[in-house]
Amino acid sequence: MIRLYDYWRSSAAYRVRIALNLKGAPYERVPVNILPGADEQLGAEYRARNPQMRVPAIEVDGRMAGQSLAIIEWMDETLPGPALLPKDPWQRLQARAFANIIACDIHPLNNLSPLAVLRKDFGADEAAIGRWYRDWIVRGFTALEAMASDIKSGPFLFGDTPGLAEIVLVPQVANAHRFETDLTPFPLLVELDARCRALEPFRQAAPESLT
Ligand SMILES: N[C@@H](CCC(=O)N[C@@H](CS)C(=O)NCC(=O)O)C(=O)O
Repeated sequence: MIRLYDYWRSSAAYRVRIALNLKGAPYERVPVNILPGADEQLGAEYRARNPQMRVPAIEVDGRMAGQSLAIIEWMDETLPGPALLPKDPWQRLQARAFANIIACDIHPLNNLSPLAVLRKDFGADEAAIGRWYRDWIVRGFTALEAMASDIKSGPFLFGDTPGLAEIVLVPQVANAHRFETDLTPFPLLVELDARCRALEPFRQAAPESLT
């Protein structure tokens, strides 16, 4: 049994929940409240489990690991169920590149702790935070829309089933909506998001299904 250290609105944890559901793997959620003020991820108990003090993390047979993309790749290598990466090596590269634009180039800049630094050390007000947040999404999504237009080969990015690219896209689109980002320039991303969210594994993993 996989134990998932999770926060309902964490988009990185949302990725792992989708992947677990797509694989049909049973798991137990251990909520970690990362809301400023609660800050359970910074407590000694959680730090002992995950020294990076972030969610998600998984515990399997007494071993702990963090980092959503590493967890998802491990799941793909070890769990039965549909493959989350395409078979073709070039398409695997494309799927990882798509996911990395979000996981490496958008999400880290919009995470709780960098936003807290902007507020505290650089005097950013909520209007400035919103502009910052949306700007990194628009830059990343502009690249992703072009990639999707080049790659898309069926209802999903790589054919008939969703995989790593969609697993990472859907939570980022949710963040974009939360910060009222105009997504009209990104019709392919919006279409992919809607198609995925209609599927049960995505629906069950969604923050609104957990509250
Ligand atoms: N690259 C990491 C990002 C993990 C991450 O930053 N998680 C956020 C929630 S989405 C977090 O725990 N933030 C707490 C904090 O910044 O203190 C992953 O993909 O797992």
